[in-house]
Amino acid sequence: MPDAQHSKLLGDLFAIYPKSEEFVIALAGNPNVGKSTIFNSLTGLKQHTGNWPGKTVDNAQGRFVFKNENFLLVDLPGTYSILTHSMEEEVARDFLCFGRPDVTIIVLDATCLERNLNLVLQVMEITPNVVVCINLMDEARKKNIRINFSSLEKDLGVSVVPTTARQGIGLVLLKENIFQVAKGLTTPAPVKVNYSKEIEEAVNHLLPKIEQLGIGRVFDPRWVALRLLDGDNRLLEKIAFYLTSSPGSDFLAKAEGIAL
Ligand SMILES: Nc1nc2c(ncn2[C@@H]2O[C@H](COP(=O)(O)OP(=O)(O)OP(=O)(O)O)[C@@H](O)[C@H]2O)c(=O)[nH]1
Ligand SMILES: [Mg+2]
Repeated sequence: MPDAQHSKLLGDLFAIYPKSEEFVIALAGNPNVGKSTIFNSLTGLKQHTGNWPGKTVDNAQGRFVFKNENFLLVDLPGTYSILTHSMEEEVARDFLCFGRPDVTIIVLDATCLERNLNLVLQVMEITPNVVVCINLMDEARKKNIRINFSSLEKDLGVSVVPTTARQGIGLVLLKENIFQVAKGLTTPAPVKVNYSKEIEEAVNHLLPKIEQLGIGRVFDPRWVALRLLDGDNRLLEKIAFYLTSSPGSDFLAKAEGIAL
């Protein structure tokens, strides 16, 4: 649940306005997998739509209550990758990285899991608090595609929920899983991608320095190391901005003298 400072940041950067005692839930996934259908089913008429600040990309936020807990659901634009190529992808990426939602639901198309799982691995590097939702199960059934959910859960290390959102099937189970992760009743243990020896060595070289900077309180240190290796300057500048602009930050003082 965001504290007052984080809530202010969500308002300033993303025009997302959680009330007190409200969990923030992000809805991510490839384009056209049924995110907005799920969003509409869960939030009904309790929605507000506008634009992401400074962007011509739609921003939809809506509310629901489950087991006496309040949730603010944010419908993100469709994205294939966290390594962004479009304005939509940048909005989704920035919200997942800097909005730091309590839970991120990643919606997948059951008929093309392989392509969709790439995003799951990328998001799980940012945050462990993930629930995977496999939607369009009716289409998969028509195509005789069978999915072994328990094996997929074991492989990914997070909960996997089947849904047919257009018919409202599976949405209570989805809410139960969101509730479990938000309340800390389930602790997801996402599998991490192992990269080539060279990359892993470079990550291990960077990790102690990143930890010295105290970044681990805000971002996953391994994720920061991988982004440093990517060398995406736009993202690195945003990470630095985020770290230096939070009140009371001693990031710059710590950064003095540490050569990456
Ligand atoms: N057959 C079937 N169709 C679905 C299901 N869920 C959503 N759809 C349909 O899939 C299409 C895309 O759904 P959206 O909810 O707009 O998908 P989205 O992920 O929000 O799409 P973008 O915002 O463009 O990325 C719509 O025509 C939905 O009616 C489902 O479970 N089964
Ligand atoms: Mg949508």
